[in-house]
Amino acid sequence: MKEESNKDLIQVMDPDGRIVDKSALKAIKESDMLEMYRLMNFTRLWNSKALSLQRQGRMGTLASVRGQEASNVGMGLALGPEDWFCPSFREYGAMFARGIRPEELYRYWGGDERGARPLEGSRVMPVCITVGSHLLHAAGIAWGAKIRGERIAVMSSSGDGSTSQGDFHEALNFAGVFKLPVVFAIQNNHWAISVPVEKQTASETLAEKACAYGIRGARVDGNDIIAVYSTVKKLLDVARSDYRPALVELVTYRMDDHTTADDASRYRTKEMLAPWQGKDPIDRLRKYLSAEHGWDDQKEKGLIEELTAEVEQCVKEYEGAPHPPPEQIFEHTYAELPWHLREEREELLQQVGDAEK
Ligand SMILES: Cc1ncc(C[n+]2csc(CCOP(=O)(O)OP(=O)(O)O)c2C)c(N)n1
Ligand SMILES: [Mg+2]
Repeated sequence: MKEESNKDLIQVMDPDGRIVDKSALKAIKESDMLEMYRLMNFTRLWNSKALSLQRQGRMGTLASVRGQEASNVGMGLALGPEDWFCPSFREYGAMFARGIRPEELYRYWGGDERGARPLEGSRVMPVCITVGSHLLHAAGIAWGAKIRGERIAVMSSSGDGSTSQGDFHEALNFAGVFKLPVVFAIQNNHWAISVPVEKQTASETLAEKACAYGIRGARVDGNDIIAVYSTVKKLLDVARSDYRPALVELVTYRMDDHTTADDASRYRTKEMLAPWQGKDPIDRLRKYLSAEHGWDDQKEKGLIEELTAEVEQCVKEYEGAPHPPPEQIFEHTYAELPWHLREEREELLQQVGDAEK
């Protein structure tokens, strides 16, 4: 196991919730921190409920975000109201921060195409499963905005594995050459399914890859929400005002299996996981809030009860809605269905009709 690199790591709060860089706190109000804490907790509860629904056959395959809540929520809150966000598939917290309704994401992972519709006005692209492809979408949106003279920024989020895709190189190169208002965030959670990050790249850090494209790079403790929020916000501000693209590496860890279809114990030992158990992003902010902002057990209990009820309400809305018609699986790929899919569709409709008789 390679030793974790601390090279150029930006940190505001250490794993015990102690502030190591006071300057970053100036621009953050207490209410902002409470919102960060609320959203991270909501994301974790939403996620664990989804995992449990999956185990009961009430949800499809799901990618757990446990451990990455600070990277998620920090990114989402850092975006400006007019900015665009291009997520991959492990960004629930960022999407919630952007106003995406959590029951819609249950719908998406439950296999209902209607859950993939972005919320009107949210400027969030649909979930992108194809690793790395949406970095090009982000560069394209940013290019369009620049041509139109709009002062907005675009951010993509993808994993360490995406940095080995050609799309990553093309997007960063294009952004550098055309000076696009785009920030590429990489959630380095140390794994791409069973491939560890040291087999993904020979570079010491992912952030230093920015250098090759002539864009700015930053490396942040991705379990420190204040560092994530303040660094990403600064990068977005400069992208927006000066058309300067950036690559930001958020160093975090995937605490669960890759998805519910995976079993990480086949390739990851307990010893690998252990150092990250003491770096939990939610515990860290709670320790800080308790020490400096009067957070206590009673407030904690109240918040968890309130958020648990919100999650239960989401489950009700997800499961209570009428099911989509089965022929929906043929929609949204072809403007005109090819003959073999038309035949399959007819066959399915026939079966559904027979079953209903
Ligand atoms: C182009 C492409 N190749 C392969 C896959 C299968 N696949 C899904 S997730 C994944 C690993 C992604 O790892 P990473 O980018 O680090 O993101 P993480 O899952 O860790 O969030 C792979 C190989 C895919 N979805 N798209
Ligand atoms: Mg990864």
